Amino acid sequence: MPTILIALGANLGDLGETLNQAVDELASDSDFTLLARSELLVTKPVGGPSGQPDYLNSAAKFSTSLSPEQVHQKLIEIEQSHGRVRIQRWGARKLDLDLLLYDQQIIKTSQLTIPHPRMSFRRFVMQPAAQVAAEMRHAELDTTIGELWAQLSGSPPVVEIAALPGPAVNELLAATEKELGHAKHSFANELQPYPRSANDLMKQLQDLTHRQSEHRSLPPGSSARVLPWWFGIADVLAGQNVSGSLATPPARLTVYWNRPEETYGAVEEGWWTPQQRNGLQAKLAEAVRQTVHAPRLWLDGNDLASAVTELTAAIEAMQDESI
Ligand code: PH2
Ligand code: MG
Ligand code: MG
Repeated sequence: MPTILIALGANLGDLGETLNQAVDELASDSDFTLLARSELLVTKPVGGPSGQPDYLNSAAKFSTSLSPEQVHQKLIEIEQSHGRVRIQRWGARKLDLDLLLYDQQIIKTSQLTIPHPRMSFRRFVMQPAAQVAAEMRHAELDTTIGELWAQLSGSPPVVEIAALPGPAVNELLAATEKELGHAKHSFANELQPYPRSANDLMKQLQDLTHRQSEHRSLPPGSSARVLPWWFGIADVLAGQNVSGSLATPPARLTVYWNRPEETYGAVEEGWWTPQQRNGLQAKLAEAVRQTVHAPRLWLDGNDLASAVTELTAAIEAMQDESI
């Protein structure tokens, strides 16, 4: 029978009682067999409106005779029976049940995305998940839950942005910096002013690549650093396999951003035709898939505002302070 991993969360009502009841309800259902349940963890709210109460989070592993869609439906029914109402994304809730993994299946439908697209960098998900399912594989990242948790909890809080360069990437960094507050975060993007030709761009990127490890050290007083994935970007633009990542461990979080058409302007026109740019984008995606088997946020076509929201919440979720 397939093994499934479920994340539980609540921040309204009797939190412990609700989470325990939800696991018990599934465990007593003949379609599910409980294999393991984690501790209950108190966590700081990530994303959504400010002033929300703290969350209680946990994870549970079951075997099931149901299909992914049937499990998903069952989880929605249990959420609703506990009075869950959906008003606002990432808003306060009585019970949230997320299907994280269904064996090693990769599912992308309008209803369901498995593995859960934001699980890998959320401490409030991965800490309890690693307690019950360290051996389970994350098929998309081609690694295990235990390994992901080791990276999330053990590597320095560096975030790298894998996107084609350009002013929009600066805007993303600046807007995210503003959202998070300048004091504790450090943002590095030295690609300014922008070179006129693709050749000059390559030279600058190669220089920045050599300084990637220097960029990765945290400046005094900062609790996280955000910078472009220079070595990967440089290799992709040069038509090479990504080599820097072999020597360098992955960042705590790598963010892939396939930015939409409207974020390209005059600067990029001097570098690439739209066709070349699309080709490079596809190679960048492939390079990230091939080399980053670590916590990853995948932004495909998100506009600037949405990318800022996702990136801000992801950085909050990967930081120690969220627990
Ligand atoms: N769930 C969210 C958004 N933010 N923050 C914490 N600490 N715990 C959660 O379960 C949680 C969250 C969306 O489902
Ligand atoms: Mg959730
Ligand atoms: Mg949910």
